This record gives sequence, C-alpha cells and structure tokens, in this order.
Amino acid sequence: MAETHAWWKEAVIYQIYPRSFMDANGDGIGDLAGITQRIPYLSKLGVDVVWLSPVYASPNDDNGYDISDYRAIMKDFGTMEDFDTLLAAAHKAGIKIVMDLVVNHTSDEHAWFIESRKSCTNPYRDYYIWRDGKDGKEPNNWESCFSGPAWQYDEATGQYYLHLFSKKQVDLNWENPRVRDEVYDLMTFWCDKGIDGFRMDVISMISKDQRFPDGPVKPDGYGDFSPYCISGPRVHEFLQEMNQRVLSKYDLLTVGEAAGVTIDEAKKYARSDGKELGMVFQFEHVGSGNGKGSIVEKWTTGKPKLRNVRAILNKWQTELEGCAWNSLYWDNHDQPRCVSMFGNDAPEYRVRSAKMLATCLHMMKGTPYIYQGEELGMTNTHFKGLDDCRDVEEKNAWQQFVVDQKRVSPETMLACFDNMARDNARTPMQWDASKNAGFPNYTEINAASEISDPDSVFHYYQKLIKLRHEHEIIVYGRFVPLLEDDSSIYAYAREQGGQKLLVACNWTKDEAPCTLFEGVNGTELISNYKEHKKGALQPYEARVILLKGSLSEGAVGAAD
Ligand code: TEU
Ligand code: CA
Repeated sequence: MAETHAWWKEAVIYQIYPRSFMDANGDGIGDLAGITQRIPYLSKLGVDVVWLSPVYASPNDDNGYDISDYRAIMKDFGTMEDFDTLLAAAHKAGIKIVMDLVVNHTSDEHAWFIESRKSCTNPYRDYYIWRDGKDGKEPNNWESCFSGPAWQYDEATGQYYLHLFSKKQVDLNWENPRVRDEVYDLMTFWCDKGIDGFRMDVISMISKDQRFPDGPVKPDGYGDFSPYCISGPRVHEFLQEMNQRVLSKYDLLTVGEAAGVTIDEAKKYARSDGKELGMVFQFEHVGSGNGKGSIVEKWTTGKPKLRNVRAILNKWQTELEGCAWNSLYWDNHDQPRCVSMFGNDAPEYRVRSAKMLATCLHMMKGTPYIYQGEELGMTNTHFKGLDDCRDVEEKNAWQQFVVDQKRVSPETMLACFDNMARDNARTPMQWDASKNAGFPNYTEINAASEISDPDSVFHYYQKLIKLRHEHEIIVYGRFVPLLEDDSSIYAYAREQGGQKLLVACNWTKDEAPCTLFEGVNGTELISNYKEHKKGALQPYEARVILLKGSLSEGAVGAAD
C-alpha cells in the first residue's frame, strides 16, 4: 500500500537537552543563546528538525520536566526574546523546532497547584487528583516511576495527591474539561508563535482508571500502576479532542512518548488517518536488556541482545506497515548512550560500532531521531559515588534500594548506574578538547576533531542523513526482514517500485559469515569499512547496497 507523504516522515530529528548542550554566557548551564550559536553545526550535520527538551519555567526537580509556567522560559536558559531569536534563526536555516509538551503533570510550584492545595473547595482543586487516604495510608499501592509511593500526603487539607513521577511533578486531572482547555490554550500559544510540532511527554499516561485500584505487587513491595494508567480508558478520546481543537489547525510533527505502549495501541495513537498523533515512541527495544538479573526493572548491568532487539524492531517495522508510522531511536535524554548499550565503547570498537548502529537504525522505515552527542559516538560516563548523580531518579533509587530497603550494595547500584542511569546522556556535549568539556574522554571524542576528520562518526551521520534525503526508498520503501535467525547479523531489505535496498550489520566484534552480498551487483550507498571480505562481515561492519534491477526479474535483482 502506498504511503501518504508528509514532511515529518521525510525528516531527520535532532534532540537537544538544553541544559547540557551549549553554554553561551559561561555560567556552566546550557542556554538558548548557545543553541542559536550552534545552528551552523546542525546545518552542517544536515538535520531538518530540532526537538527541544523543556525550556519552560521550572524549579528543575526533574530538569524542566516539572513546569511551573508554560508560557515563560526557564531563567537558566534565557528569556522569551532568546527563544524568539532561536526560532527565527532556526527557521532561517531551514530547521524546524519541535517543543516538548509536558502535560501529564505540572510542577508543584505551578500557580494552579499552589491554588489547588489551599483547600478542598478551591476552584483549582479539581485540576489535580486528590484522594482520601485508606486506613491512615496512601489511597492505593501504586509506586511512582521515581521510587516510593505515587501519592503524597498534604497537610493543609489532609488528602493525598497523585504523582506518577517525583512528588514535585503533580499529575493533572484530565477528567476535568477546564484542565483540557488550559492545555489546548497553551499549545495554541506556542503554535501561534510558529513552532513546528510537539513531542508529548508520557502522553500515554494522561487518562487514569477512575476506580484507582491497587496494582499487581512488584518485587520491591509496591504496586504497578501501568494497567490503570498506561493507555487508560479515555486517552484516545482526549487525543482526538486535542487534535480537533489544536493539532488539526496547524501542520505539525507530533510524537507521543508512550512508555508501555503495545503495537495495537500504537496503531490507534498514530493511525494514518491523522485523527490523533503522527507517531509514538515505543520503549520495547531500549528496555530489552532489563528484567532478568535486574535489581528491579530498569536497574541492571545486563545488555540487550541482538536477538531480542531485532525481534522487537522487526515486529514494529512490519506490523505498522501501511497503518501507522514508526519513530526510530536508540538514544534520548532518558537512555544510556547507545554505543555503550547496544554497541561497544572500547576504544578499538567505538567508532565502528557507533557507525554500525547508526546504519542499522537510519535505513529502517520511520522518522529517525538523533540525540545530541550520538553523532559523535559519545559514551556512558562513570559513577564513583552518589555525588556523581544529578538525576532525581538516581537519587531516589539510591535512597530506596541502597539506604531504606538495603536490597543492594552501593557498588552494585553504581554498576547499574554506569549501565543505565539517565545522567549518562546528560553530561555536557563535547564540543572540543578544551577543559570545560569536563568529562573523561572529551579529548578524544569531540565535535571539533570529528568535523576535521572525514572518517568520523559525525561525517557518517551526515552521510546517512543525506542519503535519506536523496533516496525515497529509505523513507517510504517497505521493510522486509532478512536472516532473522542469524546470531550476529541484523539484516533487512527495503523495497519500493522496482528498487531494492540491502542492509546488513554485524552486531559483534567477531567476523561473521554472510553471503547476502555474494553475486550482487549494485551501488554501495554507505559502509563503515572501505574494503569488504568475501563471504563475511568484519567486526561491527555495516553495508548498504542499492540494487536497481526490477524486483520481478529475480529476488535480488541485477545492477544496471
Ligand atoms: O519520561 C517518561 C518515561 O516513561 C521514561 O522515559 C522514564 O522517565 C524513564 O524510563 C525512567 O527510567 C518522560 C521524560 O522523558 C523524562 O525525562 C521525565 O523524567 C518523565 O517523563 C517525567 O516527566
Ligand atoms: Ca548559560
């Protein structure tokens, strides 16, 4: 089935975490003026869109994902004027700007919550989710994503409020039509400024089962809220309303962050009739190393296996075909660095495996997202102690698992942090080899040296982006899995009209037998090796060949 064309299907997105991207005024915190300064860098890389993690006013309990004023800019980052300058400069360079929309919750310092907590009869009371306790305890057993109960007792009125994240991130009550009006108004405010889309934070969690039942008990003793909050009863109704009231009036990129989303649900969120969102972020592949051997859920020293990652991504590729659009990512501000997680960050393999992973993802069908520093092959960092943790998730996990429950030793927790912690992604962008890059490997890995090296990870990403812009088959071609049982190689084809693209990536540090390219004539679009071996892929080798023969002429086709 022919795919409907859209600009956001053809675009490559670059995610910026403003706090650690570029500091223009030297106060040690990234800022909007810094981003504006780096627009030439983004143009050089060739990306079409920048997604800005939140830049709104915030007390920064969760680095801007706790918003206290949706119509103001965070002081650390600058002013609304700086924002307008950035937007204009980006547009002038042909780069679109997508904003983070965090409306599952607000900061407890938002004016609505300051009112809401004052009394049970306050006009803003129902903006949030307040409940009486049960037998002197929380209303139910739900655990917050950031450890501990998802309910916080509030002295003033003797009730509890719900917070699925930190206790300074208070869940909004989407059942209240006034709350929804407020959200649509603030979205309209930003759309009217001329922004180009929204990445919607935990949008899969806005509708809660109003019975608020206990959840299945997890190994740490708390209940799991997922069955009652993820893709809850009214989520599609709310998004369709949002679409009618706001999204449909503009030409936007919309991507819903949808932790816990299933394929069937994704087909509803991102249905191709455009009644809800353009696409969603699913989490299965980035979570595929979790579980077995973990302390709890995400805290593990395990790595995802090729077999699992491939099965998951192939499933998303083939099942959304023709009915919904995929988003493609390895990295974001919540994930460890992909070269450390899925690749190999040892000095001898870092560059090769970073390029291999990039190839594997960027040749798939969907809209690719690059997280700042990924295009340099930036690696995870190392945690020497609790003092190295900035993230509220890490601090709370330490308190719960090491201090309160004594489930793990500090050493084990730190090893899990080295592997999984969000701060791995939040270290400063390594611009050059000067001191203030500040992190261990900035002298070897930095933008300045990579720009001057034609063989760098940076230039490889630049080429992948260019290829996507030049070859429609990379955007719209059908995805066909190959070698699904291979223990080392991730291979697939893309097909469109009479064209076929062959992609093969060796996910291991050993040579892997591969006959996929034997007797095949075509144009090599990209590879991370200059020389190839007959009958094998070299360590972390990636190859992409475009065959021009008609498909009906044979399975693999002949070159012209
Ligand atoms: O993340 C929500 C989410 O479901 C996860 O990515 C979660 O934060 C992570 O797996 C914890 O290990 C979004 C934002 O991306 C994240 O930065 C925020 O902290 C969170 O929502 C709350 O706003
Ligand atoms: Ca600054």
